[in-house]
Amino acid sequence: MSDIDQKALADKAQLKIEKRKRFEQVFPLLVDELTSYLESEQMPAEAIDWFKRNLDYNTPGGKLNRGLSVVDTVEIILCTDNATGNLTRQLTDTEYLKAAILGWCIELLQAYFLVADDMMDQSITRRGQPCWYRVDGVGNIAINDAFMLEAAIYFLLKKHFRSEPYYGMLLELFHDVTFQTELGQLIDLITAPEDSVDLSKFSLKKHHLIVVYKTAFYSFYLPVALAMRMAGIQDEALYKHALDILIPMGEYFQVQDDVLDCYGKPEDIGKIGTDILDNKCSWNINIALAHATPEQRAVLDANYGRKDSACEAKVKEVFAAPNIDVAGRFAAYEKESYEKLNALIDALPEGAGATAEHGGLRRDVFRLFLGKVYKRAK
Ligand code: DMA
Ligand code: MG
Ligand code: MG
Ligand code: MG
Repeated sequence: MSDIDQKALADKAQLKIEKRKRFEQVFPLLVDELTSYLESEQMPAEAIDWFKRNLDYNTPGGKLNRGLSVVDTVEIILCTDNATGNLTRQLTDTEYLKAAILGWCIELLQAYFLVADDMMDQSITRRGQPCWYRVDGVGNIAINDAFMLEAAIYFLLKKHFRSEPYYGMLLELFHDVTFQTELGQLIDLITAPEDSVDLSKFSLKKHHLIVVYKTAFYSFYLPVALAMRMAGIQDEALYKHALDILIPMGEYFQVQDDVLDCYGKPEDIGKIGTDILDNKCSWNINIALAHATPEQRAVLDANYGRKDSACEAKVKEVFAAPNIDVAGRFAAYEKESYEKLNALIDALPEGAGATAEHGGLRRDVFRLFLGKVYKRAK
């Protein structure tokens, strides 16, 4: 690599760090607004401290891909000149703050889902620390804490967006994707009963349904759709265009999550995989089932979903067998998905819906989002 290339790469990395820092600086302001509300309601100091601890423990500390994507998308749409395709200005401070608040609202939604997900999946760690329900003194109070993380979203939306013409659209988006995510979680959970392992109930078709609903809508469609609403895009056809790219992108992301559950290092992914123990209809097991010999199938039947680390190891051995090779098949899947997603992005009419105020829906929105997750190790 040339010195110039290296310099460009270093500048890009530095810009990413600064973007993240600026976004992170908004969160304490929102915590203050939320805790001030509790104070104004004369809540006891212990309750205010608890809520603050809940917010701080569960909301920041992740990759922030979803939240940062709202800001990036608003910037691309509002600041691109459609004639040249260049960014011609920066977001104003007011625009930035609004986009960042929407971003944090998605991070709160994510926190809400994860607190509950870790209880239901009986997970041990999240983002390199004990899952919230496993923290001393928390336990089942985590159920109410999850609800309060969700309530924080609507408090902040009301406080900052109530007078905007698109306020109703923001509420509708959050409500719709929350319901979709809960449907996905329902199918994920009932396809993985703790007491009866029946691998014949799994299929890649079932997996597709689970991951689109439990992950793709809230993690990929929501950030872009919120940003489009804020930027003033109203043409419903453009939301459909966005959905048609972001749903397959979200599916790819959850396949990565499934693969990382088995092959990721806890120090990278911040969590310890539980999918084999939990009898989950993951991408890995579906790939294994599709290629297993009758002997390998018998090993999977006897050891999958058994809450026993020796059984888990036997399943992983089958995953690694040369005729199955989950990791190798994933590498091929990853390459294919990347090409397919890029083709979908290239087919998007550039700058559709552009006006004098903004550059319309742009391919860079999707390229940037894909760039955030492609070949991720965490
Ligand atoms: C996560 O699925 C889905 C939601 C809605 C949180 P998962 O259980 O595979 O997530 P993780 O691997 O992070 O526990
Ligand atoms: Mg989980
Ligand atoms: Mg789960
Ligand atoms: Mg997972």
